[in-house]
Amino acid sequence: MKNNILLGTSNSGKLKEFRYYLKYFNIFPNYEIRTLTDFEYIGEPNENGRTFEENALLKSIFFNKKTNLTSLSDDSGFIVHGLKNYPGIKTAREARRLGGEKKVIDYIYSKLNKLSEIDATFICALAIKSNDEEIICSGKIDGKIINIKKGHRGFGYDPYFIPLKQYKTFAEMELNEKMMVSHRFNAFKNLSNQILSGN
Ligand code: ITT
Repeated sequence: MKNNILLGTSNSGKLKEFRYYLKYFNIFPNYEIRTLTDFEYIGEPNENGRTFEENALLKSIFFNKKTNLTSLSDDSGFIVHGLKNYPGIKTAREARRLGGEKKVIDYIYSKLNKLSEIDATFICALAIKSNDEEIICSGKIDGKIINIKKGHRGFGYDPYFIPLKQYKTFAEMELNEKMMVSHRFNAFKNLSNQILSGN
């Protein structure tokens, strides 16, 4: 019987990218991929960690406990250097609180209206929890945010973020283009290296 890996996220944009990277880096090639929709509603972990890494780990521990399957989770978001690293681990919560991603961007612009460019860094922490091991790693990408929506691909803040040395937002890029430069690419690359080196 094949082993199973549960992709512990309810974000469909992340899920698509998880599948892409597992294949690209040949991680868990002989595992059957499971998602939360394969189960009756499991509930959600309380994301009360202090860092992206802590939150990724507590998500993967939660899903491993609930299903007994090896579980992969991600905690991600962006930080604005000029704004004490806002919104950070609250990136998703701030969009819910203010009424959408654009509202978060507008809020950031209202605070930093004197700057011609707003530097930001996207961060992705990944955690894997199985019954006998724990792996945590992360990746990031520097860039800038813009306050006009550009592009329609991807998810979340993709239309508002231009990586360094690029001229397109993540949402204007072809899927493969974003996949090769994003914070999540760097995190999966680190994950793949950790797995290859036996942690
Ligand atoms: P799960 O916890 O179920 O995985 P979530 O969407 O709640 O889903 P997070 O708490 O990690 O996940 O929040 C991540 C936030 O950062 C969320 O608002 C995303 O839209 C945003 N985000 C993360 N990666 C992104 C990417 O590659 N492109 C655009 N936005 C991204």
